[in-house]
Amino acid sequence: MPLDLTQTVAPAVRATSGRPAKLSTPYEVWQGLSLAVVERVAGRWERTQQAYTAGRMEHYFSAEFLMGRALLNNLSNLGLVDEAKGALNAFGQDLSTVLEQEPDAALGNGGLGRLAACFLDSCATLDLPVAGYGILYRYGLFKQLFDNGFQTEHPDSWMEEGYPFIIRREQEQRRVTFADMDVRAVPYDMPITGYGTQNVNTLRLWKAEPIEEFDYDAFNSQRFTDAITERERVMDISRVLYPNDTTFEGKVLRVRQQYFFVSASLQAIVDTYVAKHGGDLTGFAEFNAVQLNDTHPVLAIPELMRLLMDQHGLGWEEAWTVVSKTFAYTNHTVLSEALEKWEMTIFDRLFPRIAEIVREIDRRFRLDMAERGLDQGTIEYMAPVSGNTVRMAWIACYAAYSINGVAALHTEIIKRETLGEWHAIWPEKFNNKTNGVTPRRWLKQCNPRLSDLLDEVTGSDAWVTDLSVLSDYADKADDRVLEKLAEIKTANKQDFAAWILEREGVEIDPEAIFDVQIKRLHEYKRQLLNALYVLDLYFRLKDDPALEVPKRVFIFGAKAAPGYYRAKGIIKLINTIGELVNNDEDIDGRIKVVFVHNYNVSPAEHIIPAADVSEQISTAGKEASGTSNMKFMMNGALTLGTLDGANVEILDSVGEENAYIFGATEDELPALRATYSPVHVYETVPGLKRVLDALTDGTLDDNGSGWFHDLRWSLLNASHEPADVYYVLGDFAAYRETKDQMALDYADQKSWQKKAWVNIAESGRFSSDRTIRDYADEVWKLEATPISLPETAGEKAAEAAEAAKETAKEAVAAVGEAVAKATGKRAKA
Ligand code: 26W
Repeated sequence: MPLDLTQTVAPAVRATSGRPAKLSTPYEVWQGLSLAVVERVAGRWERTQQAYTAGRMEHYFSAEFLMGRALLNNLSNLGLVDEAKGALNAFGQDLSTVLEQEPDAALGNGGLGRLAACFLDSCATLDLPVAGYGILYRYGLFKQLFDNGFQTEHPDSWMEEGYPFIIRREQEQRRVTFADMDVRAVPYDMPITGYGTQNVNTLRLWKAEPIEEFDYDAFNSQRFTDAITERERVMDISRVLYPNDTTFEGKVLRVRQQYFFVSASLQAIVDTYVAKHGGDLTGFAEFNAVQLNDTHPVLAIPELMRLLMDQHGLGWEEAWTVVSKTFAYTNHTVLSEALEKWEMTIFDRLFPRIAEIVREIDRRFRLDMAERGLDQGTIEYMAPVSGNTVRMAWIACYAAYSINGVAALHTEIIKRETLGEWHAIWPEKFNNKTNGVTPRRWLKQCNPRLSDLLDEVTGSDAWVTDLSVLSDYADKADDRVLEKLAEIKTANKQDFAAWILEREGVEIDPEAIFDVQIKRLHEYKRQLLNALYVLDLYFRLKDDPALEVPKRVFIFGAKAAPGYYRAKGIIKLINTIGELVNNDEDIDGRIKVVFVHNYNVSPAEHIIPAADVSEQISTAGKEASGTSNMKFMMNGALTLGTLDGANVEILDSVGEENAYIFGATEDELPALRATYSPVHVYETVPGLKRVLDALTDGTLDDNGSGWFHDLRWSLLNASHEPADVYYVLGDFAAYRETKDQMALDYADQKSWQKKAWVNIAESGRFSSDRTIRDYADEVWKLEATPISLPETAGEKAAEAAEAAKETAKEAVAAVGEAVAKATGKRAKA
């Protein structure tokens, strides 16, 4: 048995702080406890990796992993929460204070990055031999502050003070070659624990460093700044996460990032293959498959071609056969502005050999298609290279053996439209994998009260790893359970109100309906529609103070891409409406608006368990899936949404009477748009004129930015694009009617709680365990590989002795380090 945390934490804390655990800061305790957790899993981690590399593995390539916090997740997965509490209490520290010290690892923008994180959790929990590969960004997604209601961005230096959950693997470094620089790729591995299993999976994040520690020639010849500049140019590669989600920018640094991490990852994977199976790479795809998380890692396709041909002697055809059995591609968006297209000249400049391979893929593609009898127009449209443009999605579709969308509706749209030409030729490549979220983080950890109730109702905690068991109880909630559910929501809302008061300085009433929209700010997600509703409700109350309206709190959380001005205008608008509504004495707190700044994984864990209403109001056809919709559902919030993305499947699971659906559908929209006149809607839908005019008549002040004028204009008058492309005004009346009704229905608490219960009970389909099982069975062809526990008493004793020896060594090292620190003579690493 490994050592108890009660034995390992205090020395680890002392090693971190150089002081007794009792006198260490909560932040130092977080570091020490985290180190002790890593120490605790080290043995099984190693054993898991040995077991995995012996067989077939899946490699999940993603430019983003939005991991959030790690400590509670690991303690909870390992069943160590109480042990950790006790260990800290022994030296007078409190676990919940310590947990709040941890910075979020925000190495992602939004949905795609968080999905990757949920997938890793499920893969580990299911004992699946899967590893994640990405970039160790020094700066994660920017920190958001508000300055007079305007978003400002600030660097997120999340690991500047050290991060205990990643281990630098010096021996595993690889060299990545660009035409103008050679780069050292150093992997940092993060252990990914699963729930109730011995297996520990790996997330490997690559950091870019100069090959030479320092260019002494340049230094000695007085070109000191040149030497520094060169180093910085290399380190730029992994310096910062691009804060764009959905708009493509053809930045050279971004394509460098992409090539950097896929090249390093593939080199490591190929080397492992050679070590296990020898130098004949023709069997590579039997042991390895790669899932491409959107097109960001698609350079892996020509890079694997290069490795197979140039380093392992395969011919083109042989290499292509391997490549076309290796890669599977997931599409996450239908927005055309998001599709990655690079200039060929950039490829020529950065990696001429890759450019050459891409041209050859293109040449052969054109021949292949001509042989299949495709017309020149279609061939030109589908070709990987057209003029100076390389289309990453087309390379992916041509090379991949599997192409999937992330919700049923989304997959139908990509088959019909976005990737329609590809579907026509290779229908068998296409499949749907509806997204899911991990019930460990998004239910068990963030909502312990509800989690206890589920244990009680179902008689065990089996739901944590098989969420589908809950559906057996969908119609079995008696009055006592429903009352309990209401109490839990109220308690969560009280906690949340305290958290909001402290964090945002806004007082909210836990008795009010908490109506929440949290997601990246984008016009297609229609936060503007929500804002217009709030403003209209405000005017209705001003008109008639006696109006019977249930008390409401409208909660928003959203970051806008720094260059997306219209999105920033919407943030300013919501903050300005909040200012107006929250401080109006006539309103007297009957409606409140809260914008949670710097929305991230950890804030989501506070917000979601307290929500009554889940706003999922994208223009139909635009949201590929959505994943917060699933988190809300699991926590008993009711969906107010359009028939878009996974909302469609949520509705299918809970039934019409347990969700609030409104608005134009994806198949209705083309006909509606043909005759759509936003101005006519503005003039005829009662209330709408007043709301839109308030943007520009002085009621709301945008501090001279002109942004409110632009918003109104985008809805009514835009001329270089159709006005109101996202059908905000078209759906306004239906939205208002449904949302008003929903608020009235809330008064019947028993019936509301019944609906909430059905949502929780039917959420099993949206566990990422289900999604990952489907990928493993249908796409990856992967077997669970549970590692075995040390069996005999002898083995156990040996492991305990090993752990004890290590701890003793660590304690000695810790003392040494503490002494060195105290005397200020600490050797430079
Ligand atoms: C190149 C710029 C860029 C960056 C990120 C383009 C596109 C992206 C992502 C594909 C955007 C994204 O996160 N999409 C979201 O993926 C989620 C997980 O599948 C879905 O639930 C969301 O509906 C989808 O918007």
